[in-house]
Amino acid sequence: MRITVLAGGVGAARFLRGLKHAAPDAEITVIGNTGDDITLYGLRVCPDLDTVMYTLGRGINTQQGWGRAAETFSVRAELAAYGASPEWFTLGDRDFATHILRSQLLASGLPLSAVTEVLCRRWRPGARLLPMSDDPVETHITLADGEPRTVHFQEWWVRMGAEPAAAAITAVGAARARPAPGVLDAIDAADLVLFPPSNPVVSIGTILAVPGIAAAVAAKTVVGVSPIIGGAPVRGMADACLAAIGVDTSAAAVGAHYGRDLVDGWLVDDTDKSAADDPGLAGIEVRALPLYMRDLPATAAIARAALDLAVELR
Ligand code: FO1
Repeated sequence: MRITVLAGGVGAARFLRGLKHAAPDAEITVIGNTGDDITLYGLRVCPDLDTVMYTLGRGINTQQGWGRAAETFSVRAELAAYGASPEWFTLGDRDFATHILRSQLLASGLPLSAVTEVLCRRWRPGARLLPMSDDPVETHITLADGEPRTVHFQEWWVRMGAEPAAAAITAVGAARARPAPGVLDAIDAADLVLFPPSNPVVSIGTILAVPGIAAAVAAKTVVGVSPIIGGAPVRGMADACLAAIGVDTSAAAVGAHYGRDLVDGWLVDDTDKSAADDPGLAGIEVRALPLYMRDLPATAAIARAALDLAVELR
Protein backbone atom coordinates (compact mmCIF):
# COMPACT_ATOMS: atom_id res chain seq x y z
CA MET A 1 0.00 0.00 0.00
CA ARG A 2 1.33 3.46 -0.92
CA ILE A 3 0.58 6.15 1.63
CA THR A 4 1.45 9.84 1.30
CA VAL A 5 1.40 12.00 4.41
CA LEU A 6 1.50 15.81 4.57
CA ALA A 7 3.53 16.53 7.69
CA GLY A 8 4.40 19.36 10.02
CA GLY A 9 6.49 18.89 13.12
CA VAL A 10 6.06 17.05 16.38
CA GLY A 11 2.48 15.79 16.03
CA ALA A 12 3.10 14.49 12.53
CA ALA A 13 6.37 12.81 13.51
CA ARG A 14 4.75 10.99 16.42
CA PHE A 15 1.82 9.96 14.20
CA LEU A 16 4.25 8.63 11.57
CA ARG A 17 5.88 6.34 14.13
CA GLY A 18 2.43 4.87 14.79
CA LEU A 19 1.70 4.63 11.08
CA LYS A 20 4.89 2.66 10.44
CA HIS A 21 3.92 0.35 13.31
CA ALA A 22 0.36 -0.09 12.01
CA ALA A 23 1.40 -0.63 8.39
CA PRO A 24 4.95 -2.00 8.41
CA ASP A 25 4.79 -3.07 4.76
CA ALA A 26 3.39 0.21 3.46
CA GLU A 27 5.46 2.46 1.24
CA ILE A 28 5.22 5.82 3.02
CA THR A 29 6.12 9.17 1.50
CA VAL A 30 6.20 12.20 3.79
CA ILE A 31 5.76 15.65 2.27
CA GLY A 32 7.30 17.97 4.85
CA ASN A 33 6.46 21.59 5.55
CA THR A 34 9.34 23.99 4.96
CA GLY A 35 7.57 27.21 5.94
CA ASP A 36 9.05 26.97 9.44
CA ASP A 37 12.56 27.00 8.00
CA ILE A 38 14.87 29.76 9.18
CA THR A 39 18.45 30.88 8.54
CA LEU A 40 20.38 31.32 11.79
CA TYR A 41 24.08 32.18 12.12
CA GLY A 42 24.28 31.65 8.36
CA LEU A 43 22.90 28.09 8.64
CA ARG A 44 19.63 26.80 7.18
CA VAL A 45 17.46 25.15 9.83
CA CYS A 46 14.50 23.01 8.70
CA PRO A 47 12.59 22.19 11.91
CA ASP A 48 9.73 20.13 10.46
CA LEU A 49 11.96 18.07 8.16
CA ASP A 50 14.42 17.45 11.00
CA THR A 51 11.71 16.52 13.49
CA VAL A 52 10.37 13.84 11.13
CA MET A 53 13.89 12.65 10.19
CA TYR A 54 15.13 12.48 13.79
CA THR A 55 11.91 10.92 15.14
CA LEU A 56 11.69 8.14 12.55
CA GLY A 57 15.48 7.77 12.66
CA ARG A 58 15.43 7.40 16.46
CA GLY A 59 17.59 10.42 17.10
CA ILE A 60 14.93 12.75 18.43
CA ASN A 61 14.74 14.22 21.91
CA THR A 62 11.49 12.34 22.63
CA GLN A 63 10.38 14.40 25.63
CA GLN A 64 10.83 17.67 23.68
CA GLY A 65 9.66 16.39 20.31
CA TRP A 66 12.32 18.39 18.50
CA GLY A 67 16.12 18.53 18.45
CA ARG A 68 18.52 15.72 19.09
CA ALA A 69 18.66 13.29 21.98
CA ALA A 70 21.55 13.48 24.48
CA GLU A 71 22.35 17.01 23.44
CA THR A 72 25.03 19.36 24.71
CA PHE A 73 25.08 23.13 24.16
CA SER A 74 28.72 24.22 24.00
CA VAL A 75 28.38 25.98 20.65
CA ARG A 76 25.27 27.77 21.85
CA ALA A 77 27.12 28.97 24.97
CA GLU A 78 30.07 30.18 22.90
CA LEU A 79 27.74 32.07 20.56
CA ALA A 80 26.06 33.65 23.58
CA ALA A 81 29.48 34.66 24.94
CA TYR A 82 30.03 36.55 21.69
CA GLY A 83 26.60 38.13 22.02
CA ALA A 84 25.59 36.50 18.75
CA SER A 85 21.91 36.77 17.93
CA PRO A 86 19.37 35.42 18.11
CA GLU A 87 19.71 33.94 21.56
CA TRP A 88 16.06 32.74 21.75
CA PHE A 89 16.36 29.67 19.49
CA THR A 90 18.09 26.70 21.12
CA LEU A 91 20.34 24.67 18.83
CA GLY A 92 22.35 21.83 20.35
CA ASP A 93 25.82 20.72 19.28
CA ARG A 94 24.58 17.58 17.54
CA ASP A 95 21.78 19.50 15.82
CA PHE A 96 24.29 22.06 14.58
CA ALA A 97 26.00 19.30 12.58
CA THR A 98 22.80 18.76 10.60
CA HIS A 99 22.49 22.47 9.83
CA ILE A 100 26.19 22.79 8.95
CA LEU A 101 26.06 19.87 6.50
CA ARG A 102 22.72 20.99 5.06
CA SER A 103 24.07 24.51 4.54
CA GLN A 104 27.29 23.19 2.98
CA LEU A 105 25.32 21.03 0.52
CA LEU A 106 22.86 23.83 -0.30
CA ALA A 107 25.82 26.19 -0.90
CA SER A 108 27.30 23.59 -3.28
CA GLY A 109 24.13 23.92 -5.36
CA LEU A 110 22.13 20.88 -4.27
CA PRO A 111 18.37 21.50 -3.96
CA LEU A 112 16.77 20.95 -0.55
CA SER A 113 15.17 17.69 -1.72
CA ALA A 114 18.59 16.24 -2.62
CA VAL A 115 20.10 17.52 0.62
CA THR A 116 17.28 15.90 2.61
CA GLU A 117 17.95 12.63 0.82
CA VAL A 118 21.64 12.82 1.80
CA LEU A 119 20.79 13.48 5.46
CA CYS A 120 18.26 10.61 5.44
CA ARG A 121 20.94 8.18 4.28
CA ARG A 122 22.30 8.44 7.82
CA TRP A 123 18.98 8.44 9.65
CA ARG A 124 17.17 5.84 7.52
CA PRO A 125 13.66 7.01 8.60
CA GLY A 126 11.93 4.10 6.83
CA ALA A 127 9.86 6.54 4.76
CA ARG A 128 10.70 8.82 1.89
CA LEU A 129 10.97 12.40 3.17
CA LEU A 130 10.39 15.14 0.60
CA PRO A 131 10.30 18.86 1.29
CA MET A 132 7.10 20.37 -0.09
CA SER A 133 9.26 22.56 -2.35
CA ASP A 134 12.91 23.25 -3.17
CA ASP A 135 12.02 26.92 -3.50
CA PRO A 136 12.26 29.24 -0.48
CA VAL A 137 9.04 29.55 1.51
CA GLU A 138 8.96 31.18 4.95
CA THR A 139 5.99 31.75 7.23
CA HIS A 140 5.93 35.30 8.52
CA ILE A 141 3.57 36.70 11.13
CA THR A 142 2.14 40.22 11.01
CA LEU A 143 1.51 41.23 14.60
CA ALA A 144 -1.82 42.78 15.48
CA ASP A 145 -0.66 44.91 18.46
CA GLY A 146 0.74 48.40 17.86
CA GLU A 147 2.21 49.51 14.56
CA PRO A 148 2.17 46.76 11.92
CA ARG A 149 5.28 44.62 12.35
CA THR A 150 6.18 41.32 10.73
CA VAL A 151 8.35 38.66 12.34
CA HIS A 152 9.51 35.22 11.24
CA PHE A 153 7.17 32.46 12.45
CA GLN A 154 9.90 31.04 14.70
CA GLU A 155 10.35 34.34 16.52
CA TRP A 156 6.58 34.55 17.14
CA TRP A 157 6.38 30.86 18.09
CA VAL A 158 9.53 30.52 20.22
CA ARG A 159 10.50 33.97 21.51
CA MET A 160 6.96 35.28 21.92
CA GLY A 161 5.19 31.99 22.63
CA ALA A 162 2.60 32.99 20.01
CA GLU A 163 1.29 35.45 22.66
CA PRO A 164 0.76 38.62 20.57
CA ALA A 165 -2.23 38.03 18.30
CA ALA A 166 -1.33 37.46 14.67
CA ALA A 167 -3.15 39.81 12.30
CA ALA A 168 -1.93 37.77 9.35
CA ILE A 169 0.01 34.59 8.70
CA THR A 170 1.77 34.65 5.33
CA ALA A 171 3.67 31.84 3.64
CA VAL A 172 6.10 34.17 1.88
CA GLY A 173 7.17 32.69 -1.47
CA ALA A 174 4.52 29.96 -1.52
CA ALA A 175 2.70 31.41 -4.54
CA ARG A 176 5.89 31.19 -6.63
CA ALA A 177 7.06 27.88 -5.20
CA ARG A 178 6.99 24.68 -7.21
CA PRO A 179 6.33 21.26 -5.65
CA ALA A 180 9.68 19.53 -5.07
CA PRO A 181 10.60 16.70 -7.44
CA GLY A 182 8.51 13.64 -6.64
CA VAL A 183 5.89 15.47 -4.59
CA LEU A 184 3.04 15.45 -7.13
CA ASP A 185 3.96 11.92 -8.24
CA ALA A 186 3.85 10.74 -4.62
CA ILE A 187 0.36 12.19 -4.25
CA ASP A 188 -0.90 10.88 -7.59
CA ALA A 189 0.53 7.39 -7.01
CA ALA A 190 -0.74 7.11 -3.44
CA ASP A 191 -3.52 4.69 -2.56
CA LEU A 192 -4.49 7.24 0.09
CA VAL A 193 -3.33 10.50 1.62
CA LEU A 194 -3.28 11.27 5.35
CA PHE A 195 -3.28 14.58 7.24
CA PRO A 196 -1.71 13.82 10.65
CA PRO A 197 -2.55 15.97 13.69
CA SER A 198 -0.30 18.81 12.52
CA ASN A 199 -0.97 22.51 12.71
CA PRO A 200 -3.69 23.04 10.07
CA VAL A 201 -2.55 26.59 9.33
CA VAL A 202 1.24 26.81 9.40
CA SER A 203 2.00 23.16 8.60
CA ILE A 204 -0.69 21.44 6.48
CA GLY A 205 -1.98 24.80 5.24
CA THR A 206 1.47 25.90 4.10
CA ILE A 207 2.05 22.68 2.17
CA LEU A 208 -1.34 23.09 0.48
CA ALA A 209 -0.41 26.67 -0.45
CA VAL A 210 2.26 25.43 -2.88
CA PRO A 211 0.52 25.63 -6.29
CA GLY A 212 -0.55 22.22 -7.55
CA ILE A 213 -0.47 20.36 -4.24
CA ALA A 214 -4.03 21.08 -3.03
CA ALA A 215 -5.53 20.05 -6.38
CA ALA A 216 -3.47 16.86 -6.45
CA VAL A 217 -4.52 16.00 -2.89
CA ALA A 218 -8.19 16.80 -3.56
CA ALA A 219 -8.21 14.14 -6.28
CA LYS A 220 -7.25 11.43 -3.73
CA THR A 221 -8.98 9.73 -0.83
CA VAL A 222 -7.88 11.77 2.17
CA VAL A 223 -8.35 11.09 5.88
CA GLY A 224 -7.32 13.66 8.45
CA VAL A 225 -6.72 13.40 12.20
CA SER A 226 -7.92 16.29 14.31
CA PRO A 227 -5.10 18.18 16.09
CA ILE A 228 -7.73 19.66 18.41
CA ILE A 229 -9.28 17.66 21.24
CA GLY A 230 -11.97 19.10 23.49
CA GLY A 231 -11.51 22.60 22.11
CA ALA A 232 -7.76 22.78 22.67
CA PRO A 233 -4.67 21.84 20.68
CA VAL A 234 -3.06 18.67 21.98
CA ARG A 235 0.29 20.49 21.99
CA GLY A 236 1.70 23.62 20.44
CA MET A 237 -0.36 26.71 19.84
CA ALA A 238 -2.53 25.89 16.83
CA ASP A 239 -5.31 27.86 18.52
CA ALA A 240 -3.32 31.08 18.03
CA CYS A 241 -2.92 30.22 14.34
CA LEU A 242 -6.57 29.29 13.89
CA ALA A 243 -7.67 32.55 15.54
CA ALA A 244 -5.55 34.44 12.99
CA ILE A 245 -7.58 32.96 10.13
CA GLY A 246 -10.93 33.17 11.92
CA VAL A 247 -11.41 29.43 12.47
CA ASP A 248 -12.68 28.18 15.82
CA THR A 249 -10.41 25.90 17.81
CA SER A 250 -12.57 22.80 17.58
CA ALA A 251 -12.30 19.43 15.87
CA ALA A 252 -15.39 20.23 13.81
CA ALA A 253 -14.18 23.67 12.74
CA VAL A 254 -10.79 22.39 11.61
CA GLY A 255 -12.41 19.57 9.63
CA ALA A 256 -14.77 22.05 8.03
CA HIS A 257 -11.82 24.36 7.34
CA TYR A 258 -10.15 21.62 5.29
CA GLY A 259 -13.55 21.00 3.72
CA ARG A 260 -15.09 18.05 1.94
CA ASP A 261 -13.38 18.94 -1.34
CA LEU A 262 -10.12 18.07 0.38
CA VAL A 263 -10.84 15.51 3.12
CA ASP A 264 -13.13 12.50 2.82
CA GLY A 265 -12.73 11.26 6.39
CA TRP A 266 -12.07 13.05 9.66
CA LEU A 267 -11.01 11.39 12.94
CA VAL A 268 -12.03 13.15 16.14
CA ASP A 269 -11.58 12.23 19.78
CA ASP A 270 -14.48 10.63 21.66
CA THR A 271 -15.02 13.92 23.49
CA ASP A 272 -15.75 15.54 20.15
CA LYS A 273 -18.01 12.86 18.72
CA SER A 274 -20.80 15.43 18.29
CA ALA A 275 -18.75 16.75 15.36
CA ALA A 276 -20.33 13.97 13.32
CA ASP A 277 -23.56 16.00 13.34
CA ASP A 278 -21.89 19.32 12.56
CA PRO A 279 -23.33 20.76 9.32
CA GLY A 280 -19.85 22.03 8.43
CA LEU A 281 -18.76 18.42 8.11
CA ALA A 282 -21.58 17.34 5.80
CA GLY A 283 -20.10 15.10 3.14
CA ILE A 284 -17.16 14.13 5.37
CA GLU A 285 -17.20 10.75 7.14
CA VAL A 286 -16.49 11.52 10.82
CA ARG A 287 -15.31 8.79 13.20
CA ALA A 288 -14.71 9.23 16.94
CA LEU A 289 -12.04 7.28 18.86
CA PRO A 290 -9.39 7.92 21.53
CA LEU A 291 -7.09 10.41 19.80
CA TYR A 292 -4.34 11.07 22.37
CA MET A 293 -1.07 9.65 21.05
CA ARG A 294 -0.04 8.68 24.58
CA ASP A 295 2.22 5.84 23.48
CA LEU A 296 3.13 3.83 20.39
CA PRO A 297 0.24 1.33 20.63
CA ALA A 298 -2.28 4.16 21.03
CA THR A 299 -0.77 6.01 18.08
CA ALA A 300 -0.73 2.87 15.96
CA ALA A 301 -4.42 2.37 16.73
CA ILE A 302 -5.16 5.89 15.49
CA ALA A 303 -3.12 5.32 12.34
CA ARG A 304 -4.88 1.99 11.81
CA ALA A 305 -8.27 3.69 12.12
CA ALA A 306 -7.24 6.34 9.59
CA LEU A 307 -6.09 3.67 7.12
CA ASP A 308 -9.22 1.58 7.61
CA LEU A 309 -11.46 4.59 7.06
CA ALA A 310 -9.54 5.62 3.93
CA VAL A 311 -9.82 2.10 2.49
CA GLU A 312 -13.54 2.11 3.31
CA LEU A 313 -13.98 5.46 1.53
CA ARG A 314 -11.91 4.68 -1.56
N1 FO1 B 1 10.96 25.20 19.84
C1 FO1 B 1 11.02 25.98 20.96
O1 FO1 B 1 9.97 26.19 21.59
N2 FO1 B 1 12.20 26.51 21.41
C2 FO1 B 1 13.37 26.33 20.76
O2 FO1 B 1 14.40 26.85 21.19
C3 FO1 B 1 13.35 25.49 19.59
C4 FO1 B 1 14.53 25.20 18.90
C5 FO1 B 1 14.46 24.31 17.81
C6 FO1 B 1 15.63 23.92 17.16
C7 FO1 B 1 15.58 23.04 16.10
C8 FO1 B 1 14.36 22.53 15.67
O3 FO1 B 1 14.31 21.64 14.65
C9 FO1 B 1 13.17 22.89 16.31
C10 FO1 B 1 13.23 23.79 17.39
N3 FO1 B 1 12.06 24.16 18.07
C11 FO1 B 1 12.11 24.96 19.17
C12 FO1 B 1 10.75 23.68 17.65
C13 FO1 B 1 10.24 24.48 16.46
O4 FO1 B 1 10.01 25.81 16.75
C14 FO1 B 1 8.94 23.80 16.03
O5 FO1 B 1 9.27 22.46 15.77
C15 FO1 B 1 8.30 24.31 14.83
O6 FO1 B 1 8.99 24.81 13.88
C16 FO1 B 1 6.82 24.21 14.90
O7 FO1 B 1 6.48 22.92 14.49
